[in-house]
Amino acid sequence: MAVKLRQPILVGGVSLSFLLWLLQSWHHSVGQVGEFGVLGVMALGAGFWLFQQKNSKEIDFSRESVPLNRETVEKAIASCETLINHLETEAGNPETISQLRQQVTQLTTQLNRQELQIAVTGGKSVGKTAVVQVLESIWSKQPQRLTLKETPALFINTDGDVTAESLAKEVALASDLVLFVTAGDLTDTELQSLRQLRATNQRILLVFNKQDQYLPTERATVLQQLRQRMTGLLGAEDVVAIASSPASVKVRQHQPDGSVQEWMEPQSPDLTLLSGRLSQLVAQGGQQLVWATTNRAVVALKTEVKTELNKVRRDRALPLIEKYQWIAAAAAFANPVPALDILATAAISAQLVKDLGEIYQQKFSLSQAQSAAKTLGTLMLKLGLVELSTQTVGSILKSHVVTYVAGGAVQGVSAAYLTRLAGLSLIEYFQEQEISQTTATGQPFNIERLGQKLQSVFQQNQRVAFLQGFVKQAVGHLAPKSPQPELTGSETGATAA
Ligand SMILES: Nc1nc2c(ncn2[C@@H]2O[C@H](COP(=O)(O)OP(=O)(O)OP(=O)(O)O)[C@@H](O)[C@H]2O)c(=O)[nH]1
Ligand SMILES: [Mg+2]
Repeated sequence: MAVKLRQPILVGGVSLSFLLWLLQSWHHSVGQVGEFGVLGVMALGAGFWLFQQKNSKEIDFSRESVPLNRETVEKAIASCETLINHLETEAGNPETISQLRQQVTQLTTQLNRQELQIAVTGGKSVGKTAVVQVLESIWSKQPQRLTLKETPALFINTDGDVTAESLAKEVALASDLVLFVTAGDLTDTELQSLRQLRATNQRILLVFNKQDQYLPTERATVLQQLRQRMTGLLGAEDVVAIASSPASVKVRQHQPDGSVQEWMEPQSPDLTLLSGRLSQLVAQGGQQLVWATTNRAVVALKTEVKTELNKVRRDRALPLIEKYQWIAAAAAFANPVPALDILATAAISAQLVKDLGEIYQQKFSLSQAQSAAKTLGTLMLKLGLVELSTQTVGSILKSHVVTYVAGGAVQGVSAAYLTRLAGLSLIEYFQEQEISQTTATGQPFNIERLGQKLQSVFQQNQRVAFLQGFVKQAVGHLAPKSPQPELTGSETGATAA
């Protein structure tokens, strides 16, 4: 994947002499890597990337099986409060903060809720209302209180019903248990909807209603099919067959006088299996279902707060990155040999790591920041970003600046660009870090994760249009100390985003 993305840059617009110059300076500046040659480094970078991809997937899987208890949810609520406190000190719109605090209080109340909330959902006319009615009357004699809520019918494909669908999802998410009602085998849309619900860790029972419409032998087959299709999503015991409002049955009776009498005999609802499974779930851990619901709400609220906090911090971090990128540019411009001395720019980046860390509540000592900056520099080399950036910057400088600025311009602009990449990657990296109760000190860097961030930030920022703008902006910054570069007419005026 990485290789595919790099090729166009390599092929596009790099002159032979420039490439030779690049190779030469490459050998001078990074001796021990140099012997592999550029292609070797690229292969290394690609391999490294693939390795990370594989690893990140493994991490995600292991997260699934953490058993939920009250303490876990309480901790999550506490960490949500911590986030809100950070938001208050760092940005503090009092109105938003008090609203968020109110939501946290509600979550704590939620955690102690005794009554179970059950959503009844499914397509049009599958019998949702009937299920609610029968279940309510059965359950009225039980000690455990249930609140049943019918959602709007799903899968009605008219334009106006998008809101109904999302309302149904909302109700389902806020419930402890979802009864997904169907009147036979599942359609693909129903299956998809079930999958989506399951993906949010929602507890579901699949209810096969109207089973009276099938012959007794067919009923078993349909139930069997449903259970099979749910493999991996729901256990067999969570798929139940019922008849919430069975149709009347025509009864025929032969009279002693030889005549035949016929009448319709109403059938009573049969919710035995559903009711039985519900009792089991309640007995096994109704409270657990409530914790899970609360936890989902906490996660949603935390995400909201974190997004807001990240926005505030990014606004503070971006000007800082700009400051350091121009410092790096000036330094590399003034001292252009050796061309790719990433370690020289790293001396500046250490302070950037430290300052950005402070914004993201990660305190680093100078030596920690220095080693982190060095790690970043090494990663950039390994991933092949340094020489690629230098090449691209060089070719843009050549084709868009009429008077080709010789000497330190390529180094200066590249240093600025690489500093920017490093800074943006650090932002992405820090954003992901969990904020603990107190300010974290000297957390060791997760190098693999940082590498992934570098890679994705590089991909986002390598668009030619952006780079052209950036190069121009950088040349503008270097201009007072350099022979005044002339920009081609059509290119002037635009600046980097
Ligand atoms: N044969 C049979 N019919 C049923 C059963 N349950 C419900 N029905 C019938 O199905 C029709 C729809 O039932 P509702 O309970 O209104 O279904 P619903 O899913 O709430 O419908 P909407 O809210 O309009 O989407 C009614 O005519 C019910 O009598 C059942 O178990 N067997
Ligand atoms: Mg209804």
